[in-house]
Amino acid sequence: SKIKLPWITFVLGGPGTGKGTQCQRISQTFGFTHLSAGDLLRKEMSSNSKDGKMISALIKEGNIVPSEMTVRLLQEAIKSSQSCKFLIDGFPRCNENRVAFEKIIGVEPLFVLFLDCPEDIMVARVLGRNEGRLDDNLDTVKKRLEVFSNLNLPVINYYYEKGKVQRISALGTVDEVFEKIRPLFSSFSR
Ligand code: UP5
Ligand code: MG
Repeated sequence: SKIKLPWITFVLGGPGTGKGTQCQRISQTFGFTHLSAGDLLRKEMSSNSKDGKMISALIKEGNIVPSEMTVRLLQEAIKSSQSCKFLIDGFPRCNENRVAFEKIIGVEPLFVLFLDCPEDIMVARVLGRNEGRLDDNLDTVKKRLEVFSNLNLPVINYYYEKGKVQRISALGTVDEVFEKIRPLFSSFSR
């Protein structure tokens, strides 16, 4: 029998650009399963284990959680799902994350959706969210922006050089942004 490799799209962009919001729309419309690395880590964090304490300390500072932990959570989620189409939201966040994913999961993304947004808009969206996230305060947002440009942009550049990046402006309403994203996915179905 043929083994189907999962289809994977990485959805990247700075804090508050709308990754989670757009992934929800894409999954509703195109049947992709949405895996938010941040949500998986926050769930693990609330488990109150030793790992949980480490995760919350790193998230509070806007730093990146060790690759093995995030990749393990993503691997478990992919394995336990019936789906074969995944949106991976907010991962890989650094080249080390990317290499660990390649090594363990062994699947290249179809493409990378990069939500691009000016920093002042990102800050306003994060601070306006008000969901009680421990990293949604001005100090941590500044750190998240710094980590994004120092460590995540190099991952986007890596895929850009491979011709795999679809850059979409995150400006405009949720509907307007989704209408720009829609054509990227309408060609993929199975
Ligand atoms: N909003 C959305 N779209 C809008 C629009 N077009 N117009 C107006 N408002 C819009 O949106 C943010 C807010 O803006 C919401 O209120 C929304 O309604 C509004 P959202 O869709 O939540 O944006 P998103 O890009 O998902 O923002 P988020 O804050 O989740 O991004 P981050 O990348 O900062 O957070 P994430 O959860 O991915 O990671 C958090 C932390 O976890 C990281 O800093 C890191 O410490 C850790 N982490 C890792 O270590 N490794 C990982 O692999 C992943 C996370
Ligand atoms: Mg999010």
